[in-house]
Amino acid sequence: MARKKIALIGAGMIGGTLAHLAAMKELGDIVLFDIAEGIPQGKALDLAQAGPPEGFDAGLKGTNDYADIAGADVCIVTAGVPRKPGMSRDDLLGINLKVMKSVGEGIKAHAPNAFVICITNPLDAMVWALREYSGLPHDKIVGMAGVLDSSRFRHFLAEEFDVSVEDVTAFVLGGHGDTMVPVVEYSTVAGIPVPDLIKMGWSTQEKIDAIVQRTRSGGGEIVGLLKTGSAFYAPATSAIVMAESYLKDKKRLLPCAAHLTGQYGVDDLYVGVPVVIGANGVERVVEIALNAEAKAGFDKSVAAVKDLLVACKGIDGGLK
Ligand code: A3D
Repeated sequence: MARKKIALIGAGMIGGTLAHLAAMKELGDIVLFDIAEGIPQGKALDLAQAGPPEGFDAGLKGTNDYADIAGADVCIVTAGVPRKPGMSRDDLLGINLKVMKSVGEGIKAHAPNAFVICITNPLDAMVWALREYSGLPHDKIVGMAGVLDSSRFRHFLAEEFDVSVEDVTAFVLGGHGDTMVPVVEYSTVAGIPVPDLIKMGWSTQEKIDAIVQRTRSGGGEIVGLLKTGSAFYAPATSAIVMAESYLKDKKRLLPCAAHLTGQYGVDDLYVGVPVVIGANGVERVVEIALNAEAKAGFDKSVAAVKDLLVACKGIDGGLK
């Protein structure tokens, strides 16, 4: 059986980490694309030389030519600029919208059958724009944010409860911004919902509220520490989980920015909701009941995503 092909558009901090993870997991042959000359080639060569000691077999190629992504099964897009301290994700809108135009056209011309995962911020607007520019079916393009935001929530909850992260499940829904919605009632330790754990004396409402807030500003906390860019290990790991579910038809149920057509009362917008990812792409959008507080938070988050799209359309009259 021929190896799968994974194209990474953007060979920066997340792109390089994606290539490393994909190679270590032998998900397929990897092409690193970037407009910066030498960076994708240098990273590909360095990573290829990590193969012998680790024992992975994966082709690694760095390129500045979109023709090299031809026939990719998966494209993961990180091209653009990340945040610096003091910037919100939305401050990246103008510059990264132009990047999505060139990336979308590149994918449309060379890898129109790929499953595409967008990571570039501001996420919910960029995945929408990338879909518009590439013209791919909506169920073949998703945004990565919910898996990362949920991982942050899971990490903090595991620390609070002093249990393995493996046993903590959590959902963070809505847009990938300050209005994201960590859903406490659907977060569990081995199936025991967090509200029950509070009743059992494992934590207090105040501590869980503080964890919810820390999750919402989890990306900013790392930007403040790094000072030169944003998080990359956990974002890359989260996107690889999504790629793997598609490539191996695992049908994992993951929170992703997916195209809604009426679910959750939202039409023609990409927002973070639980979806099933399998060999057909986004195979199912899962509509869960939200309590009044979570629904109000979700609606507020949707309104923030809509504002971003209005701003996008103002920048590029070409977008409908
Ligand atoms: P960085 O290390 O700067 O890498 C970005 C790469 O994109 C650089 O190598 C650039 O040369 C390249 N690039 C710029 N323009 C183009 C273009 N037109 N075509 C191809 N490549 C181009 O950033 P990073 O890897 O740390 O972050 C990448 C993106 O992910 C940023 O927009 C971040 O804000 C975003 N991000 C999103 C999340 C989410 O959870 C959604 C988390 C962390 C970062």
